[in-house]
Amino acid sequence: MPQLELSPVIDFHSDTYKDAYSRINAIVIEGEQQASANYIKLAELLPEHKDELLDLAKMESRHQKGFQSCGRNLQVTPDMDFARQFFSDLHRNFQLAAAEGRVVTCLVIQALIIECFAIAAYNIYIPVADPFARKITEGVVKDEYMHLNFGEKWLKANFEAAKAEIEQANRENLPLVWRMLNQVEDDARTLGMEKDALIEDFMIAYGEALSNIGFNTRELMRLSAYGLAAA
Ligand code: PL3
Ligand code: FE2
Ligand code: FE2
Repeated sequence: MPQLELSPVIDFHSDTYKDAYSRINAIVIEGEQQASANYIKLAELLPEHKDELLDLAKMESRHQKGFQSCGRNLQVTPDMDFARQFFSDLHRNFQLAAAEGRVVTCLVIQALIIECFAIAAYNIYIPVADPFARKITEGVVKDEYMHLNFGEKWLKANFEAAKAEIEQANRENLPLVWRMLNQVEDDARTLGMEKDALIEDFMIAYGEALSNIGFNTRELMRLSAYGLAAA
């Protein structure tokens, strides 16, 4: 069967599109800003990796600016109150872990969970984005793989000592991601992004990361699906 039209035409200037964009755009702007702050915090907690982590923090600030320009380009005002609310639980868990020096938990939240969430979202967004945002997002997603790689390398090198805390951090934070995904499901669909595709891409990135860190297949299946059935 010939496939002539694969993706429906999206009107980037419709009120419906711009309304959904005001929340999704705010989420990525807030996510990038918090990511920058989180890497600055991690640079304090891991002084031996200070320079590398401060570099990552700078990249996140650049991402934030890039996504702000995407909103401006569509004449959309990002709903930052919504975005702060959206991240509040994950943000609180990171802050608490940082205050208690639980660096493994901080890395799981930022360098694994948030980065995989970003990688999934950006990869699904690229083919349905407006041309301006597509270019920006293509540049950003390359960086996110580097950030994920930092977390993987560190957790792999400290695997035996970190294993129990990784599992605990996963239990506490992965269900939040599924809930967040449900919260943006409708807006994401308006932008041409399907929830199932987002889940699939997240599971692939997160499962690969857990495998690289040292978990076996059974463990990584259990970890990456934790809380999904309840979502
Ligand atoms: C890490 O560098 C950045 C963290 C950003 C988190 C983004 C999560 C996005 C989830 C919302 C799903 C729709 C995304 C649309 C992409 C523009
Ligand atoms: Fe980023
Ligand atoms: Fe990142």
